[in-house]
Amino acid sequence: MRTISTQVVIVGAGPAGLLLSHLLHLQGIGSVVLEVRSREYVEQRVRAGLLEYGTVDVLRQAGLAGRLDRQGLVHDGLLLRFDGGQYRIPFGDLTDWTTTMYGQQEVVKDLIAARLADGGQVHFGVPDVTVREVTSQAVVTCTLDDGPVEVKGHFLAGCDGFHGVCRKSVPAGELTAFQHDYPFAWLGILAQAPPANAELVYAAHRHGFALHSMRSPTVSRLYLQVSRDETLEQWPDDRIWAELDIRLAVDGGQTIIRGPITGRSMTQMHSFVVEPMQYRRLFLVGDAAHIVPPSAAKGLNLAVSDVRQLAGAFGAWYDDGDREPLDEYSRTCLRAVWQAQGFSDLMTALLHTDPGGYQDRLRTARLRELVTSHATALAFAEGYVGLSRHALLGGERTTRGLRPVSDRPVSDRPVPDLAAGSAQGSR
Ligand code: FAS
Ligand code: PHB
Repeated sequence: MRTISTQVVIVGAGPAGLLLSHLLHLQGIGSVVLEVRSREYVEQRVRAGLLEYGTVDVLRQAGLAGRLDRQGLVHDGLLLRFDGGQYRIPFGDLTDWTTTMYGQQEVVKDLIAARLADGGQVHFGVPDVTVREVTSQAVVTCTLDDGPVEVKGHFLAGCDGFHGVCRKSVPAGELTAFQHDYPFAWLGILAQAPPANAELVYAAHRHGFALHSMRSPTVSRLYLQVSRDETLEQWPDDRIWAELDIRLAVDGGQTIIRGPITGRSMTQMHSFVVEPMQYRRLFLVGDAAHIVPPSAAKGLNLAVSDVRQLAGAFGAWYDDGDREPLDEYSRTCLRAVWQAQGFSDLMTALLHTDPGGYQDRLRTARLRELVTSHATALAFAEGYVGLSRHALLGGERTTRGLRPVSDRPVSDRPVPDLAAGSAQGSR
């Protein structure tokens, strides 16, 4: 069996795996990315679209924001609709931070283009990645075009999402999983229709939640709260548009522009966190370690903040033999993960109907407070743009506080041995 040697083996070419490979490359650290799906599939997979300020800054500092800066839609506020009224949360004025609407598949396309342009090793269509060892080294086996191979490195980054093999390779009892299922799901559509509003519209209606989002000036992304057991077959186009009209109406007025539906999805709403996010030389990243309900669009942004931590920690290890950031990776990220879980749960409770009047009355009261109390709006805005999580990770509560991703010079000092905790061996 042929052996491929590298420094960091990465399973999964989603945003987490590709960005990690790129940030390592910027620090002169080698990696090999193994992805089960084809390049075409991962480049057209519709998922997230809202990028926090911190995420845009990581991509910009890594030289990956050319198309994002040209095509991304920058927002500094959002609209809330409930009780027939409409209110604006000016999160830009409140926090000095903006959000950007730019499809996750576009981020993935930009990342793949950059990796391949830099001669990065990204293997698509790899059907059988198997984790063999993560104790004294990281070893996986799989089949590439030219047959079975063994891929060896110092570390394994599990960036293979919720259904991946890396987390499942950890022996039972080593990790603790926390799970919460919400009693509803999201029906999502992509429509070839210009967004009716320049900003996102979140509607808390007695029929259920609705969201008017977008991917570009000609493509709308819309979501409806439905029950967990409903299927797409039960929602023909007319029914979807009719329900969106009802839930997004302001004083009964028509508020959305219809167009051909080009994509639809049903996403069960649940939260999942595994602790710790590390097992020996395996580091879990993004959806492989945690799932948030999509209400606050934190999934992709959390994956990027994990990658930022891990890329920095690998840099400290390879450059200075400093293992502390690696040892702190799980604890640091979990603080941010639970903060994002908390905010996603808050937004889910604030915007989704829960059968039974009492909860709905509370929800309306909390929405009223959000649009009347400056302090409540500020706290909400900080959570929405990702500033509170940034501050939690040691960042300043201002846009000036963001440190460069990799400002350390590439050096070729020897690679320290994780077990021995002292410097030996070559890069
Ligand atoms: P990803 O799941 O993106 O990437 C993991 C990669 O690993 C995939 O390419 C997968 O093919 C690969 N992989 C899996 N098993 C493997 C194996 N055995 N071998 C090799 N490769 C393997 N967030 C929002 O904000 N808005 C949304 O509308 C939204 N919609 C979503 C819809 C769905 C169905 C899902 C699952 C998530 C959605 N999210 C959304 C959250 C989403 O943005 C995730 O948080 C984000 O994709 C996480 O990125 P990664 O951690 O890289 O995981
Ligand atoms: C999306 O466009 O996918 C999106 C935007 C904002 C959210 C959730 C999802 O809060």
